[in-house]
Amino acid sequence: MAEDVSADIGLVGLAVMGQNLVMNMADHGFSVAVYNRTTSVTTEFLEGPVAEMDEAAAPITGHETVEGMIQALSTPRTVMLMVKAGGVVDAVIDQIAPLLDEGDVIIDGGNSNYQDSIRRTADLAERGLRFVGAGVSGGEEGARHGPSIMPGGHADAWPVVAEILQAIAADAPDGRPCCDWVGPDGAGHYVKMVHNGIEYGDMQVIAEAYDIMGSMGMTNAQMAEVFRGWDDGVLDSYLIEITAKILDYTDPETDEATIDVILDAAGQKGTGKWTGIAALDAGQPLTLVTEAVFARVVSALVDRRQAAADVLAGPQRDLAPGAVALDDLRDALYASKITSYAQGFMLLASASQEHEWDLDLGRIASLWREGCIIRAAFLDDITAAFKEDPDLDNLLTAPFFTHAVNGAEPAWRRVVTAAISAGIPTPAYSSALAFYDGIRSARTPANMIQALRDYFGAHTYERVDELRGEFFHTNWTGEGGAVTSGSYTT
Ligand code: NBP
Repeated sequence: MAEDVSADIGLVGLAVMGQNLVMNMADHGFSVAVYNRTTSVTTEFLEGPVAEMDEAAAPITGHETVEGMIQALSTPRTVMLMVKAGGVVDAVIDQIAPLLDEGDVIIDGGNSNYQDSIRRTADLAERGLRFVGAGVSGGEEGARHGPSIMPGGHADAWPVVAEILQAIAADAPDGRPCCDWVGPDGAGHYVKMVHNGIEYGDMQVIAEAYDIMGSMGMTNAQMAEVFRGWDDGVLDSYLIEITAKILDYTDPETDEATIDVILDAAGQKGTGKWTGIAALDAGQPLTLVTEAVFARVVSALVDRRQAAADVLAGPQRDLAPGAVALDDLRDALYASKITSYAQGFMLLASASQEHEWDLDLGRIASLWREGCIIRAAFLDDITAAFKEDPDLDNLLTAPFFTHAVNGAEPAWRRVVTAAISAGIPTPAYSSALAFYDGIRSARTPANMIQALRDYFGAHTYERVDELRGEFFHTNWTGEGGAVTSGSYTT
């Protein structure tokens, strides 16, 4: 393989993300030493894509052993891992860490669970090494031309890795890199996890609009036109843009619309589920994202759906052409999306407090402005809202978003009503609207929940005519005593 140089960074894992990040680094003048477990992958990478790169790019050297790669690095050494998330990351760290010196840096750029990153930061710090858990978003294209990068971990590592990570990241329209230090230990991977959860929600709100338009008999071409129009307005975003392209795509071999031959069973790799679990653990109402995960689960139950379709009664998606106004649909999508982000930022704020991460929520929104899958113009409005009020605890109450959802609310309600009447499930629009109505309810029926809990389990309740924090119990049946429950929960 190629001769040794004093490389700026080492990278382990030459699958799709690793290869593209390496070429991106070299394009930006950083020399890279690479290693992949399967050596033939390294050889093919060097002889193929690397050989075709611009001669001005910095050198990329391949190594057959981890030791060889480490020896090729300038100090303090920085090694980035782009391997499969999970146990593989620990296995590779165990291979590399003994070869490094105090102060060297390991960056894990995979989709790792934030709890693993908390553990790895602490474990490696004990061994004198600085660990960075960096969420990288943008897929293959982003990795090659500028992803959004969310690094967190050992704070002393940031000065070492900032230059290279910010150089390869996408630039936002204001010129700032879509990469900045997010916070300690698992903060980077937590933010990436919430990003991915929000991505689940963004796709579900698009899928519901597609479903309603299809139920009104619109053709793929007509729907593509609508999405293209939306991409010019408040919904301007990468996912809306590619939805139009997907609807226009015809399979050259069969001459069929590709979207029509794709099975309606959604896959998932787990980051949406992690986000939902994190929300439940934190007691935060991340309803839209979690419904989006469940919608994928329901879609995957293909046989059970088809069996139930034969026996369960209900309207058969009988929406007349034009029954739902397209402007109403746009407003329902927009209001649901705003609600989803409001929920996502509530979760981030809660994690920031729990873990003492001091997350800058406005800056986080700006990291997603370019390079990543959820990039969208309205992230600028979120950044502006947090800049105006860094302690904002509900994005829906920021003046810009209050105005937007208040304007969209009647249309949103009309769309959900029409969908329910026609038997079209809209879990994202409906759950977001239920949250919207819940959060603006000065009074909820939770007094009944408390009464029931107290009746069957002596769980006690607070009273409207007493101070908060004082708890009361009623002997509802005349048979129970005055003993109340302290720990039993249902
Ligand atoms: P994969 O997640 O498919 O991982 C493949 C890489 O892991 C290969 O280089 C493979 O080496 C290496 N590897 C495995 Br598998 N087991 C190993 C072991 N025991 N020791 C050493 N290396 C091992 O690659 P990817 O799709 O490029 O993703 C990399 C990371 O980035 C993942 O965490 C992923 O979740 C994340 N991510 C992916 C995307 C995307 O769009 N694909 C986007 C954002 C983030 P081999 O060649 O020898 O098998």
